[in-house]
Amino acid sequence: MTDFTRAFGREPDGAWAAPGRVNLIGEHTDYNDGFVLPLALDRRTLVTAARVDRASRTTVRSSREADPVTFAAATVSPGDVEGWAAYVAGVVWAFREAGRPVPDLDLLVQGDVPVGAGLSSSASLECAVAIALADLTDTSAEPTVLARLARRAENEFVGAPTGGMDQMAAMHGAPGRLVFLDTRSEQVELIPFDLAAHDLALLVIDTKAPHQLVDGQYGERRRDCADAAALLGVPSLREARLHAVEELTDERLRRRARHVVTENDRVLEVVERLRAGKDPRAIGPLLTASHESMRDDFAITVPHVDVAAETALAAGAHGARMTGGGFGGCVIALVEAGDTERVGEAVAAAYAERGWEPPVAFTAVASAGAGRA
Ligand code: GAF
Repeated sequence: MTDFTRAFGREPDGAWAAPGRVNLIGEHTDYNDGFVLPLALDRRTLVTAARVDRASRTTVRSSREADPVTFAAATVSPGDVEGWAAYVAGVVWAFREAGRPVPDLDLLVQGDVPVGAGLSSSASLECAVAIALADLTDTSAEPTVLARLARRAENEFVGAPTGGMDQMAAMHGAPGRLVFLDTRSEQVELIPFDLAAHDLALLVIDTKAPHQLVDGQYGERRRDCADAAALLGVPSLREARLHAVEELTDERLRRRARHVVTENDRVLEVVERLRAGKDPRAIGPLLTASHESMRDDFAITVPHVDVAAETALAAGAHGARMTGGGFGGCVIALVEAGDTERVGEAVAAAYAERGWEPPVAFTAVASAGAGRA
């Protein structure tokens, strides 16, 4: 008997999955019309679902939650559903708002994307639901269209003021590829990223420092960026030039804008080096510079992530940086393939010395985007 059958006492119509992501570089640039370079993880959220033809309620269960949540697909609106199920209800709502059919469903959520670690578990759930709904209703499953609907759920239903990187990574990810996204044009280019061929690995260190997007700090950074762009007289920080930024008299806004402008340059530089087929070790210093910029100018790192990045570098990583929204979450380190354990252990030892909860380290492999499971 499958988990779905046990949960709902019937057979499912299908199963769909979407991945979490790590961002290689390009942080807090997505809502500034800039560039990002994430990869889809091999950790996925799985959604198994069946249409409910004669009832008027959707029932959502999660393997991580004791109780189901129910709502009516035909009427559910922002504010009606909160917590984990809001990511499901939000996508249903966004589909309805876009004029697409929204049947009621029995829906089971499972998966292995760590929650609250800055690996976009929420975007992976949204995108898994989006692809399930598109498939079940035989409507467009074009990845960028679904990513937009998933982001609308996050912004307007859940109320997290994010950019669109995570949903685009979950929809467009591909094995052995980075998703190079111009967030202004929504143009995607898949960049080969075969670290194993160079005896390298991308180590992800979950610092276990809690990470939250709905709290105020993320929104504050967004507002600072908008204010800096307004002072500079440009539509977004994408258009800002460094020399003009350096002349801003408000120190906080100057630092925030400097991070975004230099981070966009670093993304383009990384893409250029990888496109040219250079040894990926050459991108290490750019990753580290990105971390320093997030620490010193954007002020979104915390001691747990700084210690993880510094320790990984001291243990021989070619580059290390926090990935994701910030204030906790994960650090990535570019390391020799044979060094993953040693670097992970060095970070664990540094945490133990400080009496911190042990971090969890794993290797990221660029994997497929959302699809039928
Ligand atoms: C979070 C957001 F959801 C993204 O849109 C992006 O802004 C990221 O933080 C920072 O780069 O993951």
